[in-house]
Amino acid sequence: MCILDLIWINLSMLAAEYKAVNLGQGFPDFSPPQFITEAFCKAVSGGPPMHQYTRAFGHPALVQSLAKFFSRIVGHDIDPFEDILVTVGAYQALFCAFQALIDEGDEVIIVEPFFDCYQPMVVMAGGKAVYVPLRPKEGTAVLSSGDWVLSAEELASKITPHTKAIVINTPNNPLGKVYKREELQMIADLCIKHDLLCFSDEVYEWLTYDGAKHVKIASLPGMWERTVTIGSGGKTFSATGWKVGWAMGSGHILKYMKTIHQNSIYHCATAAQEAVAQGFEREHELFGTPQSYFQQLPAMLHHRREKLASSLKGVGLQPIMPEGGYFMITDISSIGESVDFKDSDTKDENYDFRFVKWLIKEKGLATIPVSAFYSPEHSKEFDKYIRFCFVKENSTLDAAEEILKKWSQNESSH
Ligand code: IK2
Repeated sequence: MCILDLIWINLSMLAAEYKAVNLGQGFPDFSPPQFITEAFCKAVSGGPPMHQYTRAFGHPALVQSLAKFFSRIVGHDIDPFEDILVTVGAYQALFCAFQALIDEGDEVIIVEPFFDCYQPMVVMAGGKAVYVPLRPKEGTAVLSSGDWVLSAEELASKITPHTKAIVINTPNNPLGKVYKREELQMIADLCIKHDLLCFSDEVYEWLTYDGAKHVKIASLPGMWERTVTIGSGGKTFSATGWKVGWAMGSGHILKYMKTIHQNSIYHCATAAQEAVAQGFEREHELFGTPQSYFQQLPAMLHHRREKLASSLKGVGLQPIMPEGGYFMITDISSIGESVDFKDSDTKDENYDFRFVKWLIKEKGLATIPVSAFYSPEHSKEFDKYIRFCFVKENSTLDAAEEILKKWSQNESSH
C-alpha cells in the first residue's frame, strides 16, 4: 500500500529535481478552454453567495446541470438532489463509494491495470481487494488497447459469497482501453446474477479515438440501480486543479455516500462548482456539434496521440495505441537490455520502476512505471511497460521526441 502511495509523490519530486520533460502525471500543461476560465472569473466576481458555503451535497446549479446533461445519456431521469453527490474531484467520489458501501470482510473485484488508489481505499474500508487482469490477446500482435481483454470465466471465478462490488475504469488509466458494449454487458450480467454493485470510474469519458464509443454501464438494463458512476470536472474541462468531481447513481445507494461526505468534507468550493455547472450548460446546448468541447478536445488529443506514437516508433518502441484517455503505454524490453542502471540500491525494485528512475536521471524524461497499476501478485508479470501522458503542448511532446532521438542516436553510434 505504501509503495503505491508514494510513487506519484516520489516520481514527481524526482522529475522536478532533474527538470525532466514531464510526460508522467496525467494533467494538461495547456490552458483550459476560454469559456470555462471565463465562467470561473464570472463566478468569483459574482457577489457574496459565490464565496460562501453552498448546498453540502452539491451546488444546486451544478447538480441540476449534471442531471439534465446525463439523463439523456444514461436514458434515465436523474434526480439532481437524490442521485448526484458533488465531491472533491473523482478521488473523493471513489473514497466515499468505498467507505460507504464496503464493509469489513467484503470482497471487491478490481480489474487490472487499475488507477492505484482503488486498492488502498478498499483496504481502508476494511474490505479485501481481489484482482482480475486484462490480458493481451494471445497469438496476435498487440497493437491496440482493444487487444487487452477480460476473460468472462476468470472474472466469474473470482466471485464468492463475500463479493460486494466490481470496479471498472473506462476509458482505462493507464492502458486506454474503452470497454465495448458486449464487454460491459458481460460484467453487467454477472453483477445482476450475483447482486453486486458496480463502481464505474469514467473520468475520461469524452476522450475516445478512432471511432471507439464510450458506453456507460449504468445505461445497460438493470444497471442504474446498482452502479455508482464517477466523473471529473477537472478531466472534463482540462482544469484538474479545480478538483470538482461527482458520483452519480440511484438515490438509495448515494444516500450512504452522502453520510461519508457530510462527515468528512461536508462541502466543495462554490465558485469552482458554479463554473463547472456553466460548462455543462454550454455543452448541453452544443452537444454533438463541432463547437462542443467534448468534440474539440478528443480531436486535438487524437493528433497528440499520433505525434507521441510516431516519436516512439521512430526510436524502435512499439506503442499500444490507446482507444481513449490521456495515456499510452509501450513495452520497453527491447531497449531496456542495453541500459546500465548503475544504481545498485534499486536492484530489488520492479524493472519498470528502475527504468523510469534511470530515464529521469540520465535522460531528463519523466514517465510512469505500469506495474504501479497492478496488485503485488501481478506486478512482476507486467513490469516491462512504461506509461506516457500525451495531454501536453506540442512543444512538450517535441522536447520528449528530441530526448528519445538523441538517446537512440547515441545507442546506435556505440
Ligand atoms: N480516476 C482515474 C482513472 C484517474 O486517472 C484520476 C486522475 N488521476 O490521474 C493522474 C494520473 O494517473 O497521472 C482520478 C480518478 C482522479 O480524478 P480527479 O482529479 O477528478 O480527482
